[in-house]
Amino acid sequence: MTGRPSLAAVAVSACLLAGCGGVQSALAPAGVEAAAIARLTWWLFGGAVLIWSGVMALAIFAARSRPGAAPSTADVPGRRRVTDAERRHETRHARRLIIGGGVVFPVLTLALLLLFTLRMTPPLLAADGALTVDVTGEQWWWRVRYRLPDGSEVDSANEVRLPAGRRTSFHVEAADVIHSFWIPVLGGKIDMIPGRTNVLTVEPTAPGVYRGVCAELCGASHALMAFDVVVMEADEFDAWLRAQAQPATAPAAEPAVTGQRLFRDNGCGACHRIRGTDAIGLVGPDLTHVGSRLTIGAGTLPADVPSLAAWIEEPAAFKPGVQMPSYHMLGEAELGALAAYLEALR
Ligand code: HEC
Ligand SMILES: [Cu+2]
Repeated sequence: MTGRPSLAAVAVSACLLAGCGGVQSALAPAGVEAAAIARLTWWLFGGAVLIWSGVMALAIFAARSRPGAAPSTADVPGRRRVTDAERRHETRHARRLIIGGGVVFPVLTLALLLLFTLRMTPPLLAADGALTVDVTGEQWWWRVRYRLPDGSEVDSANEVRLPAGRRTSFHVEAADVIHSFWIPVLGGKIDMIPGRTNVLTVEPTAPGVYRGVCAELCGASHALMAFDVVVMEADEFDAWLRAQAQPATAPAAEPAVTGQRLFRDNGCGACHRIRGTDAIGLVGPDLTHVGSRLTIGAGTLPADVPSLAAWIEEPAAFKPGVQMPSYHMLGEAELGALAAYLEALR
């Protein structure tokens, strides 16, 4: 072997490893739980490399050494006869290796790993967060509800904001099929199951914008079901949540005023709620502060006017199978007015 292939291998792995960062990487943790999981991953990886190397070394040793079943009676030309004592010694040796390497070592290693993970799991699943966020997986978006210690609730969708340095417990379930809630930089994934509430607690440590995904194939647009995770400084978060609890402000200028009228006339309020208006639908995402979110359509498009207009005209163009009808019949100006109204809902 020349040095070339290994150089190429290094180059390829460097490129691959360069992908192990960013907003959605379990290997670039931004929270206490994800850091523990990443640590465990590296320990397991290191252990696996060690064990694999040991097994390979043994395999090479076995392939190179003299056959174990050497003829005992006939003399092999050029080789000394194996004595019975040597044979017994060798058998004992082999047995010890098999029992040691094949039984004791794996039982001990796996038992230790089991104890380690059993100890690690309870804090991940504890429901002791200072803040509780209910998240319901739906085909193909996320219903979000912040539940505050004082009993009040704030509804949102397709985006989760969290305070850094505080524990937050997610109570997750599903409205239709099984989904899986996963914010790789913050913690493990947890199944969202219809009729059952699962709990996952995280403590973000680094403010920033990250990404969560659905980690369970849940239908045609499963891959278009993501959400932004915005970790803020704790006091900033408190101010933000207070603002989110407020009803929507009525539009003051055109074209948003027309947009609000179109929203009512086209029956959008049958499926969407905008707190402070007569739109009280609960089928789709709460739009009270949709303009303050980073994306629409569960991480599919930016929350700006052109994207909002394009989405309303034909959501299925961006998300196959989407449970929102198209509004082809609306003209460009009407779509623009609707989009301006929604974008101003901050
Ligand atoms: C039959 C129910 C229904 C009607 C009627 C409806 N929508 Fe929707 N809408 C949905 C659903 C469901 C979603 C979530 C789609 C997804 O991302 O999978 C959605 C998503 C949206 C979003 C993106 C929200 C976000 O946070 O991602 C906007 C904006 C929106 N609808 C605007 C409108 C407007 C404007 C109208 C009226 C012209 C309307 N919708 C009518 C069901 C409806
Ligand atoms: Cu899903």
